[in-house]
Amino acid sequence: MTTVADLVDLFESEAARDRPAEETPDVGVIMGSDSDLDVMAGAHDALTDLGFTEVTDYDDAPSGYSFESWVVSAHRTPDLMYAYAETAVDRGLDVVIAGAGGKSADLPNMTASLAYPLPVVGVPVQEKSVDSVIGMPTGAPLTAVDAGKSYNAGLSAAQFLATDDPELADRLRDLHADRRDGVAEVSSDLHTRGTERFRADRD
Ligand code: RP5
Repeated sequence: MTTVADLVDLFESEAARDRPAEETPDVGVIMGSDSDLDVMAGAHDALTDLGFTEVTDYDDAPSGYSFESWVVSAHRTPDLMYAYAETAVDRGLDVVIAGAGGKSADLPNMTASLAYPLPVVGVPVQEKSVDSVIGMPTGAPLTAVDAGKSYNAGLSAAQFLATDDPELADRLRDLHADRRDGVAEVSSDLHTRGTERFRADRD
């Protein structure tokens, strides 16, 4: 059985290994509970749409951009949250996406404070989490997306990386163009089929 202490040790030993940048994940995706995963899966989808690969074994690094996923609970495993955030830079992460639900969704802003100045993109997993995620006092900011908009969090994380990489910026532009083309396609489809047929075919 894996314990919290095992994970703390893993993050600390990875930080001490000083692996070259191409062998470490670029983006960390963390969430307060696996019950957040259905909402947080948007970050995975955006990153994979952009060609990122998920790292599931630190000793088997994929080529190109990559990300990792973990459950880190601010209220049940504060020691794990500290270890994750405090080792994030040394483990090679460039951006962290942090999502949590509940009225007191502390994981994103605590991670932003502990990992500062690493950029953190906060995802309020529920509508009632918005205030606690965006309400960071002056000094250790985080970027936040709207409730449930984890796909945007994935895009934001890639935007941070793309400031330094024209090829990734092109991938972001292409994805944007695809979504634009999608509107033209559905618009034409609705118009030519008519509302009744369009709705029946869609359902
Ligand atoms: C938060 O409490 C988590 O982010 C989750 O949204 C919520 C409920 O957690 P579980 O009871 O599913 O573990 O910390």
